[in-house]
Amino acid sequence: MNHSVSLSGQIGRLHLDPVLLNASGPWCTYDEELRPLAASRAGAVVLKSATLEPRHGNPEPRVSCDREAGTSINAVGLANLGYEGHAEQLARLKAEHPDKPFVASLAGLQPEHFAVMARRLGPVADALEINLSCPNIAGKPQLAFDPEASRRVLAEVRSVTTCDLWVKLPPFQDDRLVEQMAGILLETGVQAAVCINSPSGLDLDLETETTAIHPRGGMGGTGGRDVLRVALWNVRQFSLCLGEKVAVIGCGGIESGADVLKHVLCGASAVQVGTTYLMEGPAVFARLEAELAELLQKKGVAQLGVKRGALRVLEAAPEGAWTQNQIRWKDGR
Ligand code: RRO
Repeated sequence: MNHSVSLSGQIGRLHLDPVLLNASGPWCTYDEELRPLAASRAGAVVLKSATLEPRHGNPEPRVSCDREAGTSINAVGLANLGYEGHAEQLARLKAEHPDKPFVASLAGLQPEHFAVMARRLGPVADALEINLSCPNIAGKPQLAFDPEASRRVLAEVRSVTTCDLWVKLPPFQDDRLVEQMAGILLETGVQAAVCINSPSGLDLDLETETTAIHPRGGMGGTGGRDVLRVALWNVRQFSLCLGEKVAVIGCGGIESGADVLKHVLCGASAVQVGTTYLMEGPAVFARLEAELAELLQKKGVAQLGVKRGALRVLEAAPEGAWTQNQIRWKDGR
């Protein structure tokens, strides 16, 4: 480990060191998955989204990974222990890892379920991630696409717990809708926006001409390499709208230390890793930490935080130099 570079940061009351976390979803439901994660270099542990009752989720195969393409697709359907099960699990794991922050994730199937779960989990978790963006529940629109319902849920949750609140958002594609949601986050006093949950997508096998997963007609939430630029757009837009009052946690397409730095330059205070954690397991956090520290050292930077939001917009060429649709080729040819 490179001790000359600091990769720590602060989100609300939580000190994260390093600011590299798992994304809720892969390998974070059962004690046997969470124990090695808690023992890893992850700066905090995020649990699978909980519902009021335990759920088996959708029929399998419901997760597919393509190592070569660096992508995943899932339609897990909120398989989890139920919020009571996760509350008991948190107490067990926190006793074993008193110095590791634990974040419980909540996904109400009805809007009123969020506050019920927050009341129980708030006192035992270090932060609550409010999942307004599960893409895989048949017949249930994502709450985050209903601004008034989102405002009500967040205000209600805020009123029942003093715990730090993070809000897991879907990918937005429109500036005005980002502004509207950012206004709701500022108004309801949450500590962080997590950008982004899985964009809806479809993967298939050309040889067999079948979908990569079974549930929901083969459609689900996509993750990995494809998602990086969509995530960066959301991180940048939300961090510009939220300013210093609400932190942004970047999530999407992180495979390397360089990808972490991209999220941070766009405004992320911390990042979550989903597909690459799914593929590599808990050892991914030590790898990303080493790569990021080496990259920063090469740049002569001692503290990751100085790069937060430091992205500069490319300057326009002088008007006289404009040609027709001149293209910049990244390979320089
Ligand atoms: O369980 C899932 O199918 C799931 C959830 Br709750 C989520 O928030 N995001 C995702 O890609 N899958």
